[in-house]
This record gives sequence, structure tokens and C-alpha cells, in this order.
Amino acid sequence: MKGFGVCGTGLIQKDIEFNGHPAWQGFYDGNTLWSHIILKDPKDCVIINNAENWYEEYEEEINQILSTVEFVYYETNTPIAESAEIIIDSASFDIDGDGIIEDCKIADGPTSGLFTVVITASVNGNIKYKNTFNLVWGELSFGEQDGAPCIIRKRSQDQEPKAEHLPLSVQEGRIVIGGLGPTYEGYWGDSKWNYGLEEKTETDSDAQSPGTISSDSILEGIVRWAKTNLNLSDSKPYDMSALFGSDQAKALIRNHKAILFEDGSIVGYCSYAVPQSVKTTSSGDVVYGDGVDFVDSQIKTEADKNGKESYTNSGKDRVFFIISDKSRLNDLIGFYMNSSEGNCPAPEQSSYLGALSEGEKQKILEFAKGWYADNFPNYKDLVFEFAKDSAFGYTQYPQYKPGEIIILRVTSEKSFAGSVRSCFIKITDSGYEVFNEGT
Ligand SMILES: [Ca+2]
Repeated sequence: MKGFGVCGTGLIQKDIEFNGHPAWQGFYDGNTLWSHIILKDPKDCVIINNAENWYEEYEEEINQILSTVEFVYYETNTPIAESAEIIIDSASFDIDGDGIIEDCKIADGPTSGLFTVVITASVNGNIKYKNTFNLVWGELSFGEQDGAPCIIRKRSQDQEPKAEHLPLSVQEGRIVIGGLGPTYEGYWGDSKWNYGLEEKTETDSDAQSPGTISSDSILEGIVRWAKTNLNLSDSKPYDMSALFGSDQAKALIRNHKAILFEDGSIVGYCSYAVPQSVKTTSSGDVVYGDGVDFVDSQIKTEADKNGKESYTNSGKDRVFFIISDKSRLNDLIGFYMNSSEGNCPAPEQSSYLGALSEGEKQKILEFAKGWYADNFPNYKDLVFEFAKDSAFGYTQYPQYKPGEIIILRVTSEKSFAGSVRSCFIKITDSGYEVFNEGT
């Protein structure tokens, strides 16, 4: 098999020997059951383990069969990136129960090592829902069960194909397949491959407009601003239950959270149990109500107790408060304003790229060019770049420290236009080693 690609997310590869051939054995997401074996020599031989559910029972037989496998090399012309969509099945039904029929299709996903499928539901050619799933292998088709749409999956188990009926529905803007395995199966890919999977903002935001920033994100933003600009690196949760723990408080406030900085400043928020009233005046909207009055008085009391100043800013559904020394208060108000507008320093993370000198970077690029020339000799127009620190892969390999791993993004205009390959390179004292590569 040419161009077998593995997805780097959650993949660990071990060096093994397979019937006398050096090989990599891949495991996903801490599974003890291997997912594939890739031979290093001869190249382009891959054994994919689809026996996820019945492997244990037949382990001996499988190992017996595998131990007798011999390799014959066939040259195939399978292109590395299939741009054409391969439809597995299509059907028309009302997938979301709104009385309008959707045109649904299930297509081969973008991976070749994992079994992924893309399910889309469209009305008049416009995609309404699209989600991508990582599944154990099976023959898939659309069907109905008890009058509701489902996916029928036939899997060979113990000779007899077994048909599963997986209920299909739409929940919170995304397609949901019921009955999937809890650990291995689920959504695959980012928002490009999945509609409706973005993180939901809180419903208790003080504005009704979409994209409102959650209270927790604003709080985190203030913490990052304070760290960057005031050098307040030490922050911890502050217990305000004495202020917001009474029966009166519980009737007015749904939840609250506060952070204490090392200089004694406190920032936090409360969500109101019921929306407060808004009055439009010539100087802007004024929010008023029992909740506003209560939080104002509690915060002033707490500030007075500590000899500090206070600030509150109430919306209809939530109120932010700051308790601080007079000299710090305006800074913190500024950070709050910035964070509420989504403007705050990026979360801190160690720089993998920064751990490399320019000379080392050059050496790694040379190594990668050589590796691709050896492993994919047909690719003549590869372009290499270092992945950003924020690239997905870094967080997937917590066992590596800065300077021990690097990810290259590999693109090409001709060989696999439009797709990006990721090359994971391990950096050791003895040199470089590609330990994962794929789209
Ligand atoms: Ca519908």
C-alpha cells in the first residue's frame, strides 16, 4: 500500500520486529490494542488492525495467521491524497425532525490509516450539517429503524456479518451517531470537518449577540494581562462563599467565581439567577434590580473590610467585580475591558521552535528532505516549513520537551495539492528520526 498516512493525534509508534522485518507498531490514545503495523523494509507494507472488538478472543489465531504472512511487493498507483469524494451511501430523510427533508450522504473521510467518514445533510444543495467520524471499520449504509433514520453497519464478527443499527440525529447543530464505542469512536478533525462542534459560549452572557465571550474566558484574560503587564504571576481561586453563600444570595445569584492575586487584588464575576432590568437613558443603558443591588453592596463591604477600592460592572445576566488598591484598580479595569472584547495575551506555552538554533533548523530541513526522497521518491516539489508552536501536534506528545521534537508541515503543488502532511521528528543526541508522518 503506497501512501498510508497516519493521523498524528494521540498516536504512539513503537519500534518492533515483525516476522523478521523492522517495523513500527502504532497505538492510538493509550489503547493497549495496536492499530497498525508499518514495515520499514520492505516499504509501503501496512497491516491495519480492524479487529477492535474481537481481537482479544481470537488473539492466538490472529497471531498465528500474522506470523505466516509473507510480503510480495506490488507497485500501485494509489495517489496520496484522494481529492475526489467517494460516496458510500446517500439517502433523503428528515434528519433533524424539522419537517424538511435533507439530502444526506456518507462519504469516505480524509484519512487512510483510520477509518473516517464524512456525513453531510443538505437542503437544495446547501450543506446544513457536516460532521466527520472516526469509526471501527464496517460496511456502512443509511437505513431506518422504528421510523427514525439510522446508520446500518455490517461488521464481520465470527464469520457471520453482524448488522448494527446506529441511530442518527441532530443535536445542538451537529450530527450525532448513537451507539458508538465510547473510547475509540467519535468525532474526528477540526471545525472544517465538523459543523456545530465549536465551544459554546455561556448562555448567561450579558449580551444576546453571538460570539459573546464567556465569563471564565474574560477572567482568564484578566489573569494573563495582569501577569504580562503587572508581573502578578501568582493567582489562585478566591473563596467568596461567605459573601454569596446566604439564602438571599442563592435566590439572586446562580454561580460566582473569583481570583485572588498576590498583591491582594480580587477579580471575579457573578451570574444572576434571573435577568436584571435594563433602562435606556441619555447616558447609556442602566442595569438595575435586586441582583445588582445585592452584589454591589457585598463587594463594597468586602473592599472596605480589606481597606481597598472596588469596581462593579453589571450586565443583564452577569456582573464583574474588582477589589484592589486604588493604584491598581484602573489597570485591572482596563484588563477587564480588553478581555471582554476578546483582546488578551495568548496563553503561555513553552516554545518548541525557540529551543532550536538557526543551524539546527537547517540541519532538520536537510534531514527531512532526505527522508522524503527515500520514502516518497515520487514527490519532487515538496515545500517544508516549521509548524507553529500552537500546532496541534505539540500537545499530543507531552513526553517530549522543547528541543526533543519538531513538526514540519509539508506541502506540494503537484504531488498532493491542497493537502498538508505533518512530519514528526524526534531529536536525540544521535540524530534525527521520523516517528510519525501523515496527513
Ligand atoms: Ca429536516
